[in-house]
Amino acid sequence: VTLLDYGAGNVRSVRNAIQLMGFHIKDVTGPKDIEKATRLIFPGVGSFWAAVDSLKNRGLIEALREYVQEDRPFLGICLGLQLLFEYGEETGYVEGLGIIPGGIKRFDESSGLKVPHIGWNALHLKQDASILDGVKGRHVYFVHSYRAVETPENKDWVLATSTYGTDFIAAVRKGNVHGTQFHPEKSGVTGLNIIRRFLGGVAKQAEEAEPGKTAVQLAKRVIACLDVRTNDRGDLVVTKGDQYDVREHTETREVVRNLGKPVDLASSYYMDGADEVTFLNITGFRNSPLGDLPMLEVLRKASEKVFVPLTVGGGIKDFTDKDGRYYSSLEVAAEYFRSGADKISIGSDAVYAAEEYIKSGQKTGNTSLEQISYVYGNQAVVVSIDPRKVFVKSPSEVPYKTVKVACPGPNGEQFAWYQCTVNGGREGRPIGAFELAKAVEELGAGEILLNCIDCDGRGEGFDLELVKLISEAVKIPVIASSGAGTVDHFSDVFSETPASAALAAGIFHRKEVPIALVKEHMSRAGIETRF
Ligand code: 1PR
Repeated sequence: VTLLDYGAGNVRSVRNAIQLMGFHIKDVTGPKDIEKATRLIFPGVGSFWAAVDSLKNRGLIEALREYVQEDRPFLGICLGLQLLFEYGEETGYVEGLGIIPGGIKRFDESSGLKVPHIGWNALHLKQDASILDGVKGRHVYFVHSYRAVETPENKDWVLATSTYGTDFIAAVRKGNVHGTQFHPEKSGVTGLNIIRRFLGGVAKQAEEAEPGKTAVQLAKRVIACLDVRTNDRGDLVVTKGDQYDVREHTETREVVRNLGKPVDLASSYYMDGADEVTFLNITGFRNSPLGDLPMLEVLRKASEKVFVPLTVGGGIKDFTDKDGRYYSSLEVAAEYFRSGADKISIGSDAVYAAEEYIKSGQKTGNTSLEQISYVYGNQAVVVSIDPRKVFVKSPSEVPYKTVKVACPGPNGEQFAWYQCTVNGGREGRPIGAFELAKAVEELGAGEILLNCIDCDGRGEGFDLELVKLISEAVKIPVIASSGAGTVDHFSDVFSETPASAALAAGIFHRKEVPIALVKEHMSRAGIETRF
């Protein structure tokens, strides 16, 4: 299988999927490799302009166009599908390969649609399904802000559509040329079977959804989170805090909780049905992740076994190590993407960036958040917020957005604001979660991971007031985090707030509530979920 990887993001999972099926990969190093290819997979990642730029610089545009025009076996994934169209409008008008009539335009968010479209959505099959045979009723994983729509001119190409606000093209096919807007390599067993079928194989398991578990629309995601840190021997272990304190206090000593090995836990959560897995390197702020080779190794190994999206956070910032070597945050992110991450998550550095932006009213373009989202697209950048609740008697006491609380504070306070913190909750900053969320959205964040220090590890439920405040304030998806203790907490957060996903750690690590049970419960409560 020939793979066209222009080095702009995570194609490790596509590689892993192809290798899992027993194929050898030949990388495209120049136009000749495309000419000689017998099966070509093009997993486009990053921005439309960056992809076109890179293909042009490497002299690949003509070879690619000819390959597709000659109807040779081709599978374009995400941007790999989009580039088949005439143009993209991601950063102004940029010409594509011009094979399929039409252009790639942004989802219309004017009616409150959260953009990027991130998550597991249903397919509507339009032709005899070819590579999509058997996926009827299943969800597949999308992550994008731009899409093509069906028109009379491109109708004969459309293999499947999906609905997000309005209908858009989810897969195309003509002869041997295929493209998927979703990521088969991130769509679990369903997705792996799509790749297997493209490669001429036969799907391994029965795939069609069981009655009552049929995909209808975008599902609410359930995310398993692994907080990791280095133990005394230098190995990365999964730990879990109680209000961010990860130490077990005994009478004689304090030890950091060790709940298992990151790769083993990640793959068992994948098998259990997690829609995504997130790794947070909780002491990453102390050092540069590029000095943290175990974390990169964890990602590489996890992506061999986990075929749903992986997010990694901790320590993403510009950094000079003790030997004077400078690492830009873009380099750090690039290494994470190359190692298997689909999204990176920025914590402390995004707080400083938002503070500066609010103070000056100017975007500098230099912050890690802006740079990474410019190069990789904002769908690849999550901002993780670690707020702590601060009670006040009246909203006029603070220059931050407050909420009226259902349970008053210790001195009868009726209001609270949510103070952002940095360095794993160690330092409070002069900015509220509401102000931060709005600022990072403008600076290029594609999603918000909304933790809550007060609720973390308590198992008493998500802070619904906080989740509602933030998810109503921004147009990007919000992941509610911290406090899940029962299956009802998941249905509560999805019925009472517009959160797009819910993340939990402790209940999964302690095996109190399996992921499958959460999903059965959500489904019974009428909340779309992926099985
Ligand atoms: O600041 O860019 O280096 O990123 C550091 C990252 O590490 C941030 O995303 C921050 O949230 C995370 N972090 C730092 N210290 C801790 C800690 O626990 N001491 N973990 C920490 C944050 C919160 C969630 C947790 C949920 C669900 N953990 O990720 O998994 O609260 O837990 P639960 O279901 O058990 O309640 P930077």
